[in-house]
Amino acid sequence: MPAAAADVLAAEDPELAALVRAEDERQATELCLIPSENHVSPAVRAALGSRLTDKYSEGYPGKRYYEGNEVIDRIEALAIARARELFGAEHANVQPLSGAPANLAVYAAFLEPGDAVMGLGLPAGGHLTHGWGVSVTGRWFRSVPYGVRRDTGVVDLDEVRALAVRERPKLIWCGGTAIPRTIDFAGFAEIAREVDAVLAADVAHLAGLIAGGAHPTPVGHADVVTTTTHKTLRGPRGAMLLGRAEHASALDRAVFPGLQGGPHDHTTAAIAVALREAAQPDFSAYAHQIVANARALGDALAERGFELVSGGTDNHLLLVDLTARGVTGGQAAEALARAGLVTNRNAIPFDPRKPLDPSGIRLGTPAVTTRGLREADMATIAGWIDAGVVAARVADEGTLARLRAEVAELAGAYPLPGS
Ligand code: DSN
Repeated sequence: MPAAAADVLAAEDPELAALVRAEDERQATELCLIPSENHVSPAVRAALGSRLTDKYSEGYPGKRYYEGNEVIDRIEALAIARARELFGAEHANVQPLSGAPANLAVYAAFLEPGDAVMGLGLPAGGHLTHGWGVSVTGRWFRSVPYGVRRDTGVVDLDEVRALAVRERPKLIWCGGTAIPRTIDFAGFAEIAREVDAVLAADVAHLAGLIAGGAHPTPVGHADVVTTTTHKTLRGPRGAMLLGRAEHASALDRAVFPGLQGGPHDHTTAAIAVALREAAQPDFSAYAHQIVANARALGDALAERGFELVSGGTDNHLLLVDLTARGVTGGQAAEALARAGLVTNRNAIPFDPRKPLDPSGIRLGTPAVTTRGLREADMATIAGWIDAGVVAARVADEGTLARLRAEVAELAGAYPLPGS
């Protein structure tokens, strides 16, 4: 955190300040390979730490239930305008508190309980809120999950179409959390039109790539687009809905008063900052570098014999099937974390193992690309992952400690933004 803020916190609450310093140190000395995490700019953190957190502003700009919102109105309007401009959307709502609430708003806007929803199954790379059984979206709606092909690891739109024609869902989701390949938004839109369903694209993982022109956009194809703002988009933890003008009031009413009370105005301001950053030419270079790094990491892992779901990546993430390496996703992720490489355990399609200790790990390059790492560094990281996975299998803590020192040295050469 900025030195002045750290001093204030240390004077007021040394115990908490020490914990924040410890997290700063952890992030600085480790490398984050979790595809849904990133390191935000000092300007985004400054907006998050502003007095805007003090304000209540239920409602929308010009229509609030509290006085004193003249400035907040301008901030939210600015965030909305920047979101619409960046993504070419007719309507934007910047109030959803995070990704799951944003997705719930889509149900609230378009569905009644019991209606059918189709989404990519969680083990195939979808998201809990796309109708998976442990989420209320799978309990309160009739969920008809689609999957990926066993032979390719990729969604087959002919299978999706056949399921949609048979089940007549009211809502179809595309997008998810562990999809390494380009999403065919136009193909999904054609299916949704055919069965008269609402098409929702959840691009939480892809928003930054889309903004930077490194992945096709769903705008113009999907009826509504949902995204978090803290992944590749590199903003604060929050979310947005983008939609056609015809759906504007249904989406707005779904967020407030349908699901939420007061928006988090400090987050709205930080989203506005991130959206401005994402509109700059260097962000496009960043988005393309994320993909180049992910490809380089995938190639280097494949050369070392790792099995990648779908054979590689078109975007920022890789899904690694560790079955043939004799370790579980949990064992590998824990060992790699001890080596300073922070990943997450992840199910692979048709995973025979349980979600808490699945067969794979998920890797991503948004955070390391923010720090400035390039393709050559990805080859180094692949070597460390290889050695770390072997060490996990034979419980070789000495190797993990050696790797940790090497990782810390590289991390030290690429400081976190603002440090
Ligand atoms: N946070 C999402 C991710 O890590 O992809 C899952 O909800």
